[in-house]
Amino acid sequence: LDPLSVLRDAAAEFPPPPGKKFSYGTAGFRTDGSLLHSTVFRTGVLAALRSLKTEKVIGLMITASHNQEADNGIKVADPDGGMLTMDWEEYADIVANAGESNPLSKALEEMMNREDIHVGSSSGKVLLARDTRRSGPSLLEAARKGIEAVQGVIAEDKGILTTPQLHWMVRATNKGSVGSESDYFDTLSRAFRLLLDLGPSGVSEKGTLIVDCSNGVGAGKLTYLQETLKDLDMEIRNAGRDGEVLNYLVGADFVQKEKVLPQNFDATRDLGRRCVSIDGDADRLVYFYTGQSVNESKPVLHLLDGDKIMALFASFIADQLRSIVIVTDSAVGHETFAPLIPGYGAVKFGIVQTAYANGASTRYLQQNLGLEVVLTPTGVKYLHEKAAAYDIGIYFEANGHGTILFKESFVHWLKEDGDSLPAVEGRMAAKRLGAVSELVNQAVGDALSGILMVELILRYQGWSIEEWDTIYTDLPSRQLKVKVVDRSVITTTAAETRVKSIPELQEAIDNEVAKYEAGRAFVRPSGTEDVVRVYAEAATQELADKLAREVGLLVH
Ligand code: NG1
Ligand code: ZN
Repeated sequence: LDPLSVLRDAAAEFPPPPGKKFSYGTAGFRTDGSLLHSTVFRTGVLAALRSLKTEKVIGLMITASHNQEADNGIKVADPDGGMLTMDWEEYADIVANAGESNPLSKALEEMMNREDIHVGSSSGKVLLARDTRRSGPSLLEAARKGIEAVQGVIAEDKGILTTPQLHWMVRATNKGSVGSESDYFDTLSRAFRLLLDLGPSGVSEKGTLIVDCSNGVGAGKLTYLQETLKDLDMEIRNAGRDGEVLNYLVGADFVQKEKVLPQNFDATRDLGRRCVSIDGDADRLVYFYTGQSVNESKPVLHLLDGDKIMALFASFIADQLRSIVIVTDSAVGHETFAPLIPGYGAVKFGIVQTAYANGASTRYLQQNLGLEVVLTPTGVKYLHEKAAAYDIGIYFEANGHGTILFKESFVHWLKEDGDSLPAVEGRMAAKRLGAVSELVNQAVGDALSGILMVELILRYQGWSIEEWDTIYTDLPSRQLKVKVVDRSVITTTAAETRVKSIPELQEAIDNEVAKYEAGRAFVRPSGTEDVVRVYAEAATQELADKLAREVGLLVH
């Protein structure tokens, strides 16, 4: 049978919605769930071809993360568990949009020729999973049909998972492990317990952690984790068990962007309690608490966003490295943290942020911890790539997506040579870092492992959430969205901090920013919504609001 005619016949069941153009953005394909069947089928085909090309297992996740319940989406996970390689994003667009002028079978044939893929001559596998959305099951079926329309490739349905679980499984499977869900939980639990054992004795957690699960997939998974661990006291809220709507007035994206409490949290009743919000597919987390503020009578929300989570992680990792290595002051006059391991060499430890990182966090990381900080454009693929260049690289977006990456050669050193370090503190620290590399998802940001990591560090430090919050004070900031006719007329440079395409606009922004104490502002076209985003920081909230407003007017 001719593979292309098989594909053509299978595709006939999923005609594309007329007049709709799809684009594989930083979050894959995303739109109203009812419009996605053709795109999901075709992405199934693409993933199957990617599996044949790489001769590895590929992942397909059906989710629209923090978007409204009616939306859905699909994302491809590459063999290392990371995002689909950027040079295939173009194929994704071509395949999703193929139609009358460029028929699907012709588009696929061209692509297979270009990539030298021969259907039928080898085998492949794609792992499939979905979140809890209503449109999930039928989209999963469409994806399965797409995968299996490619001769020799099988689809393995992993059921309902968090996005990071699926990415983790793809990575683990390709590294030769079982890569099952229970394997995932075992790995996290084992590492968590080991880190508890290696920590200071006599510390316990400061009260129950309250988790806002965004009425999504994370609720069930966290409940399972809690039962397995027994060592983590959590109260699960917004589990979506009584028909509450996914992501509606709940979840990490809502709390971080709106800076208000999610549903079923009460400023007075929950006063001072340690809370965390995750998003609909559990790949983001932000902590928060309510506390009395000095000049206001009612309690206010204190947000500990991705930046502050990263700062906590960074200081913990730096502490461990300090116990293992010789720290040299490399540059005269700078307090640069330059760890060196005899026999391994300089340990490259770096931090990756985007322009949305609060300026106070960048200053803390650079000046208080002496760390190297680099900025990349928005989008996990850019952050991940930069962080992967270090022996230990931490990346986080302010919205709560991030992780800690360890270079394999460094993990190997920790496990093989860490035990021969002269001091007991050094040996302990090497063990701790090895365990962190297991606890923290090496594929993508993961709210579950993120929570475990935060909870551990707080216990190590003996800190309450308020004490953690004081490591630095956020500069007041404001984010706005501006609707424009065509957002693509704005292009940016310098990690999206400066407008390139319209010099007069950048000049006007510069002039405005110069009027504000501690002012900083930038604009960029969103990659996921039809808007231009405005970000501003200034010395007070009123001034940050004003700066954002004024810059927003310049964009109109
Ligand atoms: P856009 O819409 O390009 O700003 C948003 C988030 C990103 C990332 C993507 C999803 C902000 C300001 N932007 O991108 O950080 O999470 O969605 O991949 O939060
Ligand atoms: Zn998400």
